[in-house]
Amino acid sequence: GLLEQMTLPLYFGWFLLSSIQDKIECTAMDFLKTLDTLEAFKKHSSDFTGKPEKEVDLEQYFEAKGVLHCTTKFCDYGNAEGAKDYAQKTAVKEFYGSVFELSLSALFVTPRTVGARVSLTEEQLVLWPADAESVVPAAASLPLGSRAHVTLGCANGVEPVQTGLDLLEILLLQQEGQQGELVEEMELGSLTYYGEGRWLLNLREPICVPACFSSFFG
Ligand code: ACK
Repeated sequence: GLLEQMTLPLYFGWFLLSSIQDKIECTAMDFLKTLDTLEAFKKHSSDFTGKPEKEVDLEQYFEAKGVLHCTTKFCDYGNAEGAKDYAQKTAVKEFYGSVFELSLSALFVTPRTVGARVSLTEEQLVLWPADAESVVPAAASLPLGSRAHVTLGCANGVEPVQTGLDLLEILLLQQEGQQGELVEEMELGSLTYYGEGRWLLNLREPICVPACFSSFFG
């Protein structure tokens, strides 16, 4: 019935505790500020502007998309495939409301999105849906949890679902053996360019953030 359908959320995920949100947003902003001043980035700024020689202000380019979180299962209020099964999983019920430590291991930027890669532990992977990667057929060969991320911002007109897809795209390039172009050792870590506006900063020290496993109804 209708009531039953309405009890399923828009999505389940880990929600960064509010005290840490500002800090992560600042880290992301600092990264964008530094990135767009690098000569190596300016050389490829047409990936973002479509025009050669035109500079881009990445801080303005992306807009924030609400509460920082790492989606586990997008349920679309029950309309998404497997939503009900996921909500009924023992682990989902058991850990609902629990606080976890998420490890942010990389920051990435594309002309569409900016996000943080989340490296999930074995314990956290029990909350990860088996088909999260394989909905992108090429990504079915990637390890479970590869798509895990926190969306930090989206370009004008881009939906946040794109962030995880952009991450999978970069990880697939890596898996295919594309090393990318190691551009610079930054304070936070090493910066690699994968072409077509795709940048990845592997963090020297992962950022650990407390996050509550819960759901969002909107
Ligand atoms: O940034 P995200 O992970 O990408 O968080 C938002 C959240 O659900 C609310 O929109 C994610 N999302 C949207 N559509 C999908 C989808 N089809 N598959 C997986 N995640 C999705 C979006």
